[in-house]
Amino acid sequence: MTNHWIDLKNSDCIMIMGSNAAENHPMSFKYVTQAMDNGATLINVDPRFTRTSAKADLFAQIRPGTDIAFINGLIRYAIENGYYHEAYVRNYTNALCKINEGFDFTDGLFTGYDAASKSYADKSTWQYQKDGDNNVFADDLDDPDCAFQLLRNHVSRYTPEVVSQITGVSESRFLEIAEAYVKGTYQDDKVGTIMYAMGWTQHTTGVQNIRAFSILQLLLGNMGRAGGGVNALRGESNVQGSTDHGLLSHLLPGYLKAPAASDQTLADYLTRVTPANINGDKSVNYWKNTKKFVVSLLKDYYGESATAENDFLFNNLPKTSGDYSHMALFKAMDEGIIKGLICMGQNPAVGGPNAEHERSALEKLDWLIVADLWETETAVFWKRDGATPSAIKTEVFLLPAAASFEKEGTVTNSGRWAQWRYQAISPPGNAKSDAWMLHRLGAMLQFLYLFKLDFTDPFKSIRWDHVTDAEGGPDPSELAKRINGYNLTDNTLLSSFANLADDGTTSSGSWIYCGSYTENGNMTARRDRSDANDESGIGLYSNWSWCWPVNRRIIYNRASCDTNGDPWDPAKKVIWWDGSAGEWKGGDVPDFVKTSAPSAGVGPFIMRQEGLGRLFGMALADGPLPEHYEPFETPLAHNPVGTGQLRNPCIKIYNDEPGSSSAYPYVATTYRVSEHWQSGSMTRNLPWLCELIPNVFVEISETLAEAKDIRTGAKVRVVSARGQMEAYALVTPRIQQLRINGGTACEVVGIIWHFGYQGIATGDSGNCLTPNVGDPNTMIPEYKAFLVNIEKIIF
Ligand SMILES: Nc1nc2c(c(=O)[nH]1)N[C@H]1C(S)=C(S)[C@@H](COP(=O)(O)OP(=O)(O)OC[C@H]3O[C@@H](n4cnc5c(=O)[nH]c(N)nc54)[C@H](O)[C@@H]3O)O[C@H]1N2
Ligand SMILES: Nc1nc2c(c(=O)[nH]1)N[C@H]1C(S)=C(S)[C@@H](COP(=O)(O)OP(=O)(O)OC[C@H]3O[C@@H](n4cnc5c(=O)[nH]c(N)nc54)[C@H](O)[C@@H]3O)O[C@H]1N2
Ligand SMILES: [Mo]
Repeated sequence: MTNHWIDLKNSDCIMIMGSNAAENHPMSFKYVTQAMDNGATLINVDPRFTRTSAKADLFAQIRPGTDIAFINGLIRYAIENGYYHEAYVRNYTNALCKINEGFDFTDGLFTGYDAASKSYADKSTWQYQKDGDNNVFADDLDDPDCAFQLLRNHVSRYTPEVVSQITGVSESRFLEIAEAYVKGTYQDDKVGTIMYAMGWTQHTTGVQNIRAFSILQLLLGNMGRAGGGVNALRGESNVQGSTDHGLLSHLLPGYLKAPAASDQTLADYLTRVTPANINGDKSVNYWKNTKKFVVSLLKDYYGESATAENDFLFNNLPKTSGDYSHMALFKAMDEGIIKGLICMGQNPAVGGPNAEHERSALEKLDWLIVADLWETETAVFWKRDGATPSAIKTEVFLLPAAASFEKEGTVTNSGRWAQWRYQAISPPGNAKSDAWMLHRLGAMLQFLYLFKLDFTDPFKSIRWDHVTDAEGGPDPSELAKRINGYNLTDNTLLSSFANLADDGTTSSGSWIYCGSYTENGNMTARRDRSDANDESGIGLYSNWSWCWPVNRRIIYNRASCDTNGDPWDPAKKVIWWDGSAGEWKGGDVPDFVKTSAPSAGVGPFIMRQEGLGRLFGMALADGPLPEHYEPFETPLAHNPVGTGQLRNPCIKIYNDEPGSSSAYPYVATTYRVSEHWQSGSMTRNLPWLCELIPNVFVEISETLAEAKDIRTGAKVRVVSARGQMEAYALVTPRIQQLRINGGTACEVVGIIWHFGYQGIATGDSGNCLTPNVGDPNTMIPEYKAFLVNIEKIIF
């Protein structure tokens, strides 16, 4: 989230699109409800009518995988009607920046596409026009080369009629929503926000869904303000913390890029990852601090062994040369390239795309370690129907893990708040915390490498000298202090990443957490609800726990004020410039140097080199502007937006062929229910939750039920090009037949994926059906739009 949970209460118009917040993030609704009590409008766009929809003022049922068309339609509506925040757009976005004259978009492709590699190999035409080091700015928004006009031109095709043809949402409903979200907030100078989750991300166009809405938020002047922002509702408890701390394969802690095989030295790495200044002397280019962050990280990893002379042991870091995302790893297991897997707190035999493919890939492993609370489907993949245990050579180790309340440490929520939790009870039996397991494993490996093997350096030099707690695992407070970081000259805890140095005199396990555990104590354990500086009562709660970066609760908060530093909305002040004091004041930590006067002209989007929010982007794999492409599997033979590109031209296909719409005529999507959690290990082992939802079900419309002669409670078989599942039918008006593409009927089948062959309640996972294809930026699987057929099982 750029903002945070409590801030939702400040919104005037809340769009929930691509999430079912009422059921999957119920606490969020406390603040959504508060906003509505204050007069906010709630809009929900989903392929099904959910409990979120039931609370909404406006609901639209959308065909899965078509959100970009809808949002591009909203962008077009904002621009063509002049409902955009002009001062914000001119000063805080790259609207006026001129883009390279060679840039073009023809027949569904942007310039620079390379068909052989299915990628935009050459992005040179997506860059700013330059005069020396400086960007070239247009005199006005009507310059044909400026980002604003390129965006306007690009979205001009997304008329309400075209939006309706693609999405199945009627023109009138689309316009009602456009009026409420765009015109309504524009005219009354109100603030709108977006709450999204997996309904947007799990697509081959997942990242561009979010990008499209970010563009809309910039146009409406909603970024940086109370009640605004772009808000991702994160899923698993502490999934935010896990990505913060580098659990993604392409990142080091603190969202630093992972070293690549081509980086021979730290200098090579820094040159590759640090963007060039793109606006001459005025360039903010925050990333020029990268060396401080990386050297401090290496000092945390390697301690005194890391010196300037040995490049701080940069070359001990693992380096990447390919795709290490979930589907790529399972492909490598299937091909026998990866021989062993440590599966810690994950159950891919149920949750992975094309789950049967993942289960059979596990059969190829030499060894598998599962650390879990339960004996999961993954741990007993060799017992599943259709497997031949005697033919499977994989040696499986099951390690009992301690649950969250049986250990101590921080959990970071979606709003970036790291909150310390205490241990409630000791783990049962031999169960141990994951940290205990990893600490032992690391110590054993270090021991082996130290004495038994030749390849000693990388392992010998790792600082694996954890202080241990009563249970023999690493002491959580010591880990938290290491993550925060030290001034190594006097061994004091640092108070901010502003104090990090690039000469080896500081350490920090994650620069964005610098300030979370200081000489003043454990900031994440703070539980003080008073907040004297929050003059408008927007609920910043700056003394409650700690939030990265530097306890800043609303990111890009400079944009909450006009160019003079006065809040756009004096009733919901975040920060403001106090000319007499010569500094920024307010409840939140300003997003740049506190004494930097508005006249200095620093752009509010400090993580971009030019300091501007990008209407036209340069960073994504699949284009600088969002474009509607059909999902990998689609009922349509042509892209209704009229280009020759049916699917995302950069789509990641791992090992599946698309099923045809004649064999699989219905659009399927998958989702969660309140009563179960994910792969179900944590809920299908609890009798009281199994009683609430004991069986797998699929939801279909009344029209499809009639056509297929299926009644509620009938046993059905759902089939895709990958496999099949059995379920009970639930016939419901909550899903309606859609009309798309000139009147073609489109039926949507709704499927849950919480079930498997272990536990008290068992059944087939929706992932028996899902494809092994993904978004080209994140490689997230397309769980939310694919094709199926459905038949009644006749006994
Ligand atoms: N009770 C419960 N709560 C959970 C979880 C759980 O398993 N159980 N899981 C947690 C986790 S890890 C996560 S990531 C979150 C996920 O939270 P959500 O993203 O809210 O979860 P889903 O139910 O998968 O999908 C949300 C909605 O997206 C809709 N949808 C499907 N396709 C599309 C589409 O193309 N466009 C649009 N606009 N909507 C679409 C679905 O109909 C569904 O209502 O929930 C977390 N909370
Ligand atoms: N079709 C379809 N598939 C999906 C999705 C979808 O929307 N549709 N959503 C995807 C999403 S967003 C997610 S997050 C994944 C989730 O996929 P998984 O992460 O595989 O699902 P979980 O059931 O949450 O698995 C977590 C496991 O960790 C165990 N566990 C809990 N606490 C601890 C602990 O402290 N230590 C250890 N070692 N283990 C612990 C639990 O018992 C459980 O078995 O599924 C994905 N799969
Ligand atoms: Mo998730």
